[in-house]
Amino acid sequence: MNIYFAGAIRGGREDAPLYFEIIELLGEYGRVLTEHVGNPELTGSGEVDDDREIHDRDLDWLKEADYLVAEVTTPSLGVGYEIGKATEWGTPTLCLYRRSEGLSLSAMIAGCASVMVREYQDREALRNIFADFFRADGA
Ligand code: 6K6
Repeated sequence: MNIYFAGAIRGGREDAPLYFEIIELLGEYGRVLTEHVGNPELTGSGEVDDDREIHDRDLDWLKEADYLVAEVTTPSLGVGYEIGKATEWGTPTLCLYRRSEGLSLSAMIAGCASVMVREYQDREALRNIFADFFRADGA
């Protein structure tokens, strides 16, 4: 089972260590195609990869994925775009969100009937959310 994990890169890297933890937990359910998103050394600005290559490669991975799991607390155009594509293609999508001061989730995600949006604060909550999400889909 292939899982595409989406998290902010140029949107901001403050949550990169958290993405790393989420990727580790997701590894219990399948192969995470995008482990690099949790690499705290990746900033998305100094890297040599061509933007067209990043876009095309990531969309190929997203097409191969059985699930999309997105951490949406840090707003990111790229993550929003990936969620839009996944919902268009019928890929089951989970959006993880931490309530935090000064940030609120876009209505286009919070109000999207075809994604599961779940708030969490800690690792234990993530474990329960993953169990529900993957069980709901019969995984
Ligand atoms: C070079 C080497 C490794 O990574 C890079 C450069 N950047 C990206 N690499 C891979 N995926 C990316 C990169 N930039 C954006 N993405 C995709 O968009 C990821 O799948 C993220 O989920 C999402 C982040 O979008 P922004 O708008 O926050 O950058």
